[in-house]
Amino acid sequence: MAESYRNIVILTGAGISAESGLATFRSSNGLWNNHRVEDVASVEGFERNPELVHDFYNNLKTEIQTARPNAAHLAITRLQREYPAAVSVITQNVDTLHEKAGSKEVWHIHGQINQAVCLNCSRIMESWSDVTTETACPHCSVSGMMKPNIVFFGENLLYMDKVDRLLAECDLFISIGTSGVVYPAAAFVQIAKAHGAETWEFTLEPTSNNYYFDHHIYGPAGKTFPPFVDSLIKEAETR
Ligand code: BV8
Repeated sequence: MAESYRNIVILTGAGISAESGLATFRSSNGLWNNHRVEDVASVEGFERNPELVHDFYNNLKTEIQTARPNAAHLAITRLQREYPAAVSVITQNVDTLHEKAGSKEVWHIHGQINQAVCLNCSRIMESWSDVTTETACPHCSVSGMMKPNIVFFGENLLYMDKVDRLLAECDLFISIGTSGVVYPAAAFVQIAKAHGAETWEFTLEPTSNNYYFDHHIYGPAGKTFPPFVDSLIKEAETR
């Protein structure tokens, strides 16, 4: 661990929300909440059966709404508040547990469950209520053109200009709860490392891209990440 860091980037995946009771992707043999991922999280799946996809995300909305942030989310917020550096969160998660934990600078590269995008005017509707194939866009009033603002497989990610800048400037890259299977997010550690960042991985078991990580901490992030934050803050206080 270096003496001090100036720009910290934290990439999170479904694993950080596991201790909040939300399912992860690949621990359920390729099913995503009992659905084939390609049926509910792909462009083709949405075109084939938009009602199924809307139902899937409307149900997930209800589950996510009641979920509470866990110690790992809260530790990120504490790091942002108490460590003298810029701390940004790039999340693959569509849940809003980072925001519920009080974190700022959270970039949802795979979209957000409480948003829908109008395929007619491209503007975003924020809503925790059900969105269906009948829903009218609050901006252009056209009905039936709303899509969950979720980045499906085969779609480009959101905020990639910001992500590119964050990865180029970061000197500490931390990955929490992601299996390193889904690209381009799985390549972020490689980019950060190429720019000289120290790289840490917090997960349950070795992941698909673990050779790019300098350090691996295995175990539930709610247990392993708060002590890591304690040590970073303590280090900064003794400088
Ligand atoms: C793209 C939204 C350019 C849905 C998600 C062929 C054609 C087209 C594209 C591709 C192709 N082949 C490959 C690709 C690229 C594709 C891809 O990577 N596919 C993979 C499957 C091979 N990527 C894309 O399509 C991306 N776009 O490339 O655009 C393009 C455009 C057109 C044509 C070509 C290219 C879009 C990817 C985004 C897809 N949407 N989510 C939804 O969320 O409902 S991805 C989905 O996977 C979630 O966002 C999820 O977060 C993400 C990654 O999964 P993880 O978060 O890592 O979760 P997982 O369950 O896998 O792992 C959990 C980890 O946590 C484990 O390691 C476990 O050990 C750990 N863990 C568990 N509990 C704990 C824990 N750790 C700590 N503590 C715990 N308690």
